[in-house]
Parts: sequence; C-alpha cells; structure tokens
Amino acid sequence: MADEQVDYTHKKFLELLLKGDRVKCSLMAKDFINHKISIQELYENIFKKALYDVGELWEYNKISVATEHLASAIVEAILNEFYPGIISQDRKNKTVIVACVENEFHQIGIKMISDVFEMYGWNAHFLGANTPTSELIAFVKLINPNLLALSLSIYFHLPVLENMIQQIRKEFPDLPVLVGGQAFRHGGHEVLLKYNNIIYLPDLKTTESFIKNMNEHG
Ligand code: B12
Repeated sequence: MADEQVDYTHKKFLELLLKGDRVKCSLMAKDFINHKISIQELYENIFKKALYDVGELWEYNKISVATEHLASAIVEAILNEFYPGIISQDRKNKTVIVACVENEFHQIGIKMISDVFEMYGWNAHFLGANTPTSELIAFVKLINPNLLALSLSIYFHLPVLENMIQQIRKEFPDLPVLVGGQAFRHGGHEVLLKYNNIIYLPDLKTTESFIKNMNEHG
C-alpha cells in the first residue's frame, strides 16, 4: 500500500504536534489517508505512536505539561474531523457503550475504539473520560447495549476498574464487557479472569477482529 513519496513515519507528525501546528497536523493526517493509509493505521501508527512519544518526552521533562495538553487536544480535534467520514452506512442494529472508568482522564484510545465500532455499523455511545459507576449503570439500564467497552490507562486505578466490574456484574450478570488501555501493558489481566465474560483486547486490530466476529455470529 505504501507510497514512496510520503513519509509514513509518525516522527514528522510528532514534530508538528510539538509545535502546536494544528492546521499542518490536520493536513498531514488527511494526506496520509489520501495516500491509502487506512484510518486504523493512521490511528495506531501515527497518532498513537506520536502520543506515546509525547508521554516519554513529558516523563523525562523534555516538554512541558502545556505542550503535552496541546498535543492531545490537537489529536482529539483531528479525530473529530474524521468522525463524519468513518460512519458506516451499513447499520448493524447493535449498540456499544464506550467509556473511561472513574478517575480516568485518558480518553483518546477509547475514542479510537468507539470509532472502529462505528466503522462496522454499530451505534457507539461514547461517554468519554471519568464516568461515574452509578451513572454508567443507569445508562446501561436505559440503553440496554449489546456490549460495554471500558478503558483504563493508569495502572494504579486497577482497583477502581475491579470495583466497577463487580457493580456491573451485580446488575447485569451476562453483559459482555470489553476492557483495554495501557494500564495492562505490563500485566494486570489476571484480575479480569475472576469475572465471566470480561474480554481484554490490546488494540484496534484485535478489536476490529472481535467486532467482525460479533457482526457475523451475533
Ligand atoms: C495525553 C495524556 C494525558 C492527558 C489525557 C487527555 C485526553 N484527552 O485523553 C491528561 C493531561 C489528562 C493526562 C493526565 C495524566 N497522565 Co497522562 N498521558 C497522556 C499521554 C501523553 C497520551 C495518552 C494517549 O492518548 N495515548 C494514545 C492512545 C491512542 O493510546 P492508548 O490509550 O494506549 O489506547 C490504545 C490501546 O491502549 C487501546 N485501548 C485503550 N482503551 C481501550 C479500551 C478498550 C475496550 C480496548 C479494547 C482497547 C483500548 O486502544 C488504543 C489504540 O491502540 C500518555 C502517554 C502514553 N504512553 O500514552 C500519558 C500517560 C498515559 N499519562 C500518565 C500519567 C502518569 C498521567 C497523570 C497521573 C499525570 C499527573 N501527574 O497528573 C495524569 C492522570 C490523570 C487521570 N486521572 O487519568 C502515564 C501513565 C502511566 C501508567 N500507565 O500508569 C503516561 C503513560 C505518561 C508516562 N509516560 O508516564 N495524560
């Protein structure tokens, strides 16, 4: 697929991101798509890699908190620019509620996940960051979704997720729950094994396969 004339690495995008050049970032993202990079590749190989680099630069005090905020705000804005174009017209009559757990403010990864559901014809209700458990449960009652997808980035918030799962299981014993996020980059999955029908997936590709399977087999 790759076109030799385009620099497909995320480093160029990162450079513009760190300068806070939203216009050029947006144009570059569109350019990637025009050169036959898929949305999923753009999200995984450009946006995610660039943001992981931003995280490292921030961790080692090479950039300010303000620059980090600016970078994530630009990526979020670009995701919203692409959103109208990614919705599949082939609707599947399936619904997913997509949210970050309580106290979790990292919402870009789960927004990408939400978009992949939309690409495959699902109605994705994206609740975003820091969703209170009681509110989530009330919303699940209201919407009666086929699936719930939860994101956790901060490893230390694992007990918050577990508490949330326990409360969800009390009310909805069989509702399938997808879980992901970089809190699980170095483990933590064993907590999830205690509960039935909790599925951990690491990225967009595995989520895509999961959705395709659900679309085919119900
Ligand atoms: C931007 C950012 C922020 C922004 C978030 C803004 C926003 N609108 O989302 C703000 C400023 C809020 C923030 C705050 C903090 N942050 Co921060 N942040 C980041 C940064 C730079 C990028 C995050 C991001 O968007 N990544 C890109 C996305 C696409 O990747 P992703 O989340 O991993 O998602 C992918 C997969 O994990 C998966 N996935 C994600 N969710 C789900 C869900 C499901 C169901 C599935 C199937 C898959 C899935 O799919 C995605 C695509 O592959 C990261 C660096 C990094 N490594 O990511 C640090 C990082 C996550 N932050 C970190 C920290 C420490 C903090 C703070 C504690 C800092 C502080 N002292 O205040 C606070 C905590 C706030 C809170 N309570 O949540 C650490 C976390 C360490 C850890 N794992 O415990 C990181 C890794 C930075 C670092 N290198 O140390 N942060």
